[in-house]
Amino acid sequence: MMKTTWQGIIAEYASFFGSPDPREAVTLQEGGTPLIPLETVVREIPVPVSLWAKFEGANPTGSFKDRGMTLAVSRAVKKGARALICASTGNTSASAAAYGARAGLRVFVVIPDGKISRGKLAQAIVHHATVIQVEGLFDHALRIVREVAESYPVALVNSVNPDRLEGQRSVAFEISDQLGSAPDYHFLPVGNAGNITASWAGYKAYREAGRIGTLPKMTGVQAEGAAPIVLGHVVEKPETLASAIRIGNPASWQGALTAAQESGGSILAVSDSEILEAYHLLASKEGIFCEPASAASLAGVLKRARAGSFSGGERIVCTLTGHGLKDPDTVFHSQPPEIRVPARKEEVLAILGFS
Ligand code: AN7
Repeated sequence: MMKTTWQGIIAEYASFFGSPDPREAVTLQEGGTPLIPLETVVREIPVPVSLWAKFEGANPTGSFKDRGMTLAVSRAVKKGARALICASTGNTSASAAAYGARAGLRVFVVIPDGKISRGKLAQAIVHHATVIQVEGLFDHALRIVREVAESYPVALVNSVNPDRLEGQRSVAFEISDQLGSAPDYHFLPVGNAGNITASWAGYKAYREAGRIGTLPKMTGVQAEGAAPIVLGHVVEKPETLASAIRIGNPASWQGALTAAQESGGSILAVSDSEILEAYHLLASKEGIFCEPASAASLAGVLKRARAGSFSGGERIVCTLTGHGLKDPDTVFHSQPPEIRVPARKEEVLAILGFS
């Protein structure tokens, strides 16, 4: 019997999307990502809980952005768009570039100068997007593209475009299907706050459709140097090694607050060193390579666990939003000393400890 392959979120969850017809979708068969049990890392938590990672790095362009991009680009094409524009800390631009290329559209990406990781920049270039680096922050870039798209015929595919968030709801559908119910807690990194807003909307839509009975506590995690929602004010000069979430004035700020409040969850901040601890734990103990911003979700779980927030028995999911290969520089900044020897077996055996 032929095994049916995953068709992408628009086809797989067609009843949750009014349009487009799945046959007309611009898709790279995004979604259907693994929900991986973290059986080693869970031992860091002092009480017995269950912990999973939703590995969004397994999407076609290596991040969760593809879920929203398939819907946004499909609908833009239906409306006759010829060009796309976005501001980005890197992943949105990579995804827009790929889906735009697939749809035969021109793509313009506006990014903070020198502040996006090399892998993401490579993606925008290889898909032939026009890359415009602005001497400023993501927040400035977003303001510019919003104004441009208001007055000129280019479709805005940032998450201020509601089609993006509608598509990103699908991660909640998948997690619910994979677990057989909603988890008790869903942790995820927060930058522009679109993903937490969309994930919460997804769980609510799934409950309304009778597919799940309970909802998770949504817990958003910001980087300490870029934590406007936690601080309650705009951060003029956001700083964190997690460049994807280096955002000082999130577009979906209110959505994040609503998700946390309605669900009984919260928004917290973690330091860059806590992010790196989680990043290295995932890579070295679980075989999962995610980008630094993604590891903020696990860092948030560990921080809450150490503060005694869990009583035991909870089922916890953290979204790992993007693939580690996007940002190899973070690895090289912390690599062990190089080993270089003459090309002789004896030299290698000595290093193995067999001499
Ligand atoms: C890996 O690509 O904002 O809170 O322009 O790339 O929905 O913004 C990326 C954000 C988390 C935060 N993890 O999600 C962009 C961009 C990764 C990310 C976030 C981003 P939101």
